[in-house]
Amino acid sequence: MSTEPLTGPQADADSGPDHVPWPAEFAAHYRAAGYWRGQTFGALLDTLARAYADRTAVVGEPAGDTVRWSFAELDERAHRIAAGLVGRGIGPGHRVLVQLPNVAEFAPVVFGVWRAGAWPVFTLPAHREAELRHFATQSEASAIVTVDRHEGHDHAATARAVADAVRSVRHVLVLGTDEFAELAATPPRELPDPDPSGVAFLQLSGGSTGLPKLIPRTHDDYLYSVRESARICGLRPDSVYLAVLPVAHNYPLSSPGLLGALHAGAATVFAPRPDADTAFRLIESERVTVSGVVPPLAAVWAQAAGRTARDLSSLEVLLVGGAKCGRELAGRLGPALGCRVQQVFGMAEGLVCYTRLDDDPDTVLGTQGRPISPDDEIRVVDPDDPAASAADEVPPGEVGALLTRGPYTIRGYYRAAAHNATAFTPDGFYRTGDLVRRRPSGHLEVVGRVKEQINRGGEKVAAEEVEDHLMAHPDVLDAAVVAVSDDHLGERTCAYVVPTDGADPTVADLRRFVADRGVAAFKVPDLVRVVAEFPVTGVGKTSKRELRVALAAHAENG
Ligand code: OOB
Repeated sequence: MSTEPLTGPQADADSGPDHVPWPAEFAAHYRAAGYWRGQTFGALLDTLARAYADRTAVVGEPAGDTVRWSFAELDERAHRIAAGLVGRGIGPGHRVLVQLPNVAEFAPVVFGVWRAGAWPVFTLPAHREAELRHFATQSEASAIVTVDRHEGHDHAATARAVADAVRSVRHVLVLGTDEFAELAATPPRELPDPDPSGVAFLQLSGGSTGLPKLIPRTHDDYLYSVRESARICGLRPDSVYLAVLPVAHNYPLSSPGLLGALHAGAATVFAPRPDADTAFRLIESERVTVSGVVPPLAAVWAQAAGRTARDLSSLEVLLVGGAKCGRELAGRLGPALGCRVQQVFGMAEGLVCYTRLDDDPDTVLGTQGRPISPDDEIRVVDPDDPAASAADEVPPGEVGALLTRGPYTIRGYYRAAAHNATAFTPDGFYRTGDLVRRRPSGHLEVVGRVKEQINRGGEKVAAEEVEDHLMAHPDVLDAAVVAVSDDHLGERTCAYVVPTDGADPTVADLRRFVADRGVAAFKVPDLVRVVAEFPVTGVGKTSKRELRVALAAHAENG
């Protein structure tokens, strides 16, 4: 630890432990129930390499060539990278910022970091210097692993700038350089297996306000969610998972994602870009059976599927989640892509819910799934009280704020004692900030965010509800409803709409359409703006924050 005073970006570093452990009685129960098995990621790869040695583990497309590595090759590469890292002084407990696009090397790099006993910090390719400095500072990272250029951005230069600014960063390792090739060619060596109940990596929070918090996940807790995700999503050794979203994100990483696929002995194909042309080409050529997308991308794929010449018949299951996928869009996906749809509602902090492959259609289209674990504790509490405890439950079937704790949900963010005091209840439930309704079956319907309710002079409008009505319009590809401040009502609603190709819906037409669907007049959007596309977050979710900023700028400019 540095003893110099904190200045600049370091000043926002919160204090507190790296990892808030589960209370002993919970940990004992999770072990006894077989959730936590005392296995590390490195040990898992040892087992997989023996069981599936010659089967394909990862497929990627660096610079136009196809890379295809078996489980044995992945294992060998991870061993060498681990030895190379340790040889450079990067070892147990060190933090390593990993900023990689969807390339095959992601897998051996991350398993290499794990085998070295270090902790990957999973940043997204979309992050830039300010965010990386924040993560490097917060985590006191020793190294950054990145690529040279990607999608026009010079990642190596950004990483070097971060290393110049943050004292702890001593190594910038760039894939494709001689230096990296040398590191990755280091002879393997025996390395101690880290503690499976200790931290394995740091994920990033969705970060609805301010910069993302770091989320410490352990080998034990995360591997449980990986194992169950692979099972719930029906992965088999002959499955092929297409990673289209940035793979460092929790969803394509483990729901079921790269790690779920590896766990099942299945192959993962890394799509360099998520667009329909690229994805459909890979679905056809690699006979992809399962993939996972966010709703805006699902809408684009569903539209493109109608006119593609590609053979998508291998696709069995498409997961959709990360943001609310309304009934309209969910219902369109299966017929358009010729596959089953599985909704997933998860968070990097832990809890992941899936609709099950044998759920009835109403449940699949109308809910965001039920939790992975029988020991995921769910409480739906008073949404108007930010300090509501687990005891303040709303009556069954009513909308409330979701609290959760369980065998793979964190008890605290990394070094964030002050934030943890409000983000968790005193008895360890995580306040998700999501508004949900629970069905008797245990399935959850996500109806919005605690703060994404528009308060229109006291009448509450759930953004998602209005979005779903707009999505039913044949000319609407995507819709996002945000609040605009109003002198009279406090807030009014503004609906942003992306039209389908060639369509040109009018504002009057869209407003009439929503009104004609038999909803309360106060839910008809006050303003409608037709735009070509939405701003998106690093993983491709619609960024309502940026839409609000655009709206404010528009208002200022008259
Ligand atoms: C996933 O993780 P994060 O950490 O990027 O974002 C979590 C938040 C949730 O709290 C919720 O507000 C929203 O994203 N969300 C959904 C949703 N899935 C996530 N809101 C409505 N419906 C859904 N289906 O986004 C994530 C992590 C693992 C698996 C899948 C998604």
